[in-house]
Amino acid sequence: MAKKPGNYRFSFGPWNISMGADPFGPVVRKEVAFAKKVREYKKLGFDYVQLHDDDVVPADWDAAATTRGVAKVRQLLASEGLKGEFIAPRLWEDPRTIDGAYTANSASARRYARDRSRRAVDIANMLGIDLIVLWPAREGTYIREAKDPIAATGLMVDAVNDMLEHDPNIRIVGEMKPNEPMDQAYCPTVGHFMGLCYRTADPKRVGVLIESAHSILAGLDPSDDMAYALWHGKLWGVHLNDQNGLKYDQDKTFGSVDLRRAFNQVWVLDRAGYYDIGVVGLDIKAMRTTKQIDETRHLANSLRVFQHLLKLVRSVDASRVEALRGARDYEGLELYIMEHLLGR
Ligand code: GLO
Ligand code: MG
Repeated sequence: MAKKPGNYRFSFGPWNISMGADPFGPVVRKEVAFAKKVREYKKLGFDYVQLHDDDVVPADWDAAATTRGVAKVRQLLASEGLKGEFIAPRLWEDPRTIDGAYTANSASARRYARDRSRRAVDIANMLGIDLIVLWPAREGTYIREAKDPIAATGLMVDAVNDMLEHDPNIRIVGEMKPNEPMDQAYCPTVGHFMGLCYRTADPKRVGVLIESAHSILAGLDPSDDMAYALWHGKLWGVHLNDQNGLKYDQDKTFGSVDLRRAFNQVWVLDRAGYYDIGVVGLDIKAMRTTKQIDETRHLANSLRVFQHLLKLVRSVDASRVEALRGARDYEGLELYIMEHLLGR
């Protein structure tokens, strides 16, 4: 008998409740304190918190202050019945990593990035989290001649190995994005990072987190990227959102641009039993025009769209799909899917 499909767990990051600044204008909403954000999670239907290392404690705190600070956050999360999903070392805001972190030309910048990453692993441990997310924001170039791309590939593997060696249980996922802030990122796609996973010191602890918008920016379909990683047994995180064409990373509400593309992401996750594998993460920005009082609506709306799509996914007539596939009747299959989405 087929296994009953399970329930999903959901997460977002505190940066998803934002003040709305963009490169052309200042903030438009007031800052919300971390503790206040944490109190929103359960109300909105979320059980997991995505965290950067410096969402937990400032990056320049010494070991003793870090331990005390992390303990406080641990308590705060526990008091709300929340769990941390991952820690991501935020390597892109420090002046030392202006020209890259793991792949910087400067040896001292690379050292700083490695030290900070090991500290992120320690923070994860103290919070009972076993997942590190690497979004290699500044690994790449504005002009190709600036760095050695062959060496850069090896430096990425070295940095991952460094964390694997630092902790025997930690798992690491790469969250790949082809551009922004860099013109061209090193390791721009899921497939690129997957190749690196197998060259690390412990491939079974290295996988990927797939963000819908990042796949779209690479000209790829997010559900196919997810399928590829699922086949490898390496999809341990997702950042669902949406993206209107090839431009800056928009982080729009899930399904808001292309419902069918969103439907296919939910379908592929559900077929693979992702509910038993990982948390469904959102990485979504409110529109700049959003009022303070509505600052979490984009998160609630995305979760609601996911749940609607899940219902549609679970009510697909599988035998009909099989029959249409068998008859190579893709016109019929397309109409069936479109009418299913339209509730007809
Ligand atoms: C930016 C990324 C970013 C990461 C976050 C966690 O494009 O999507 O938001 O997901 O920093 O690593
Ligand atoms: Mg993301």
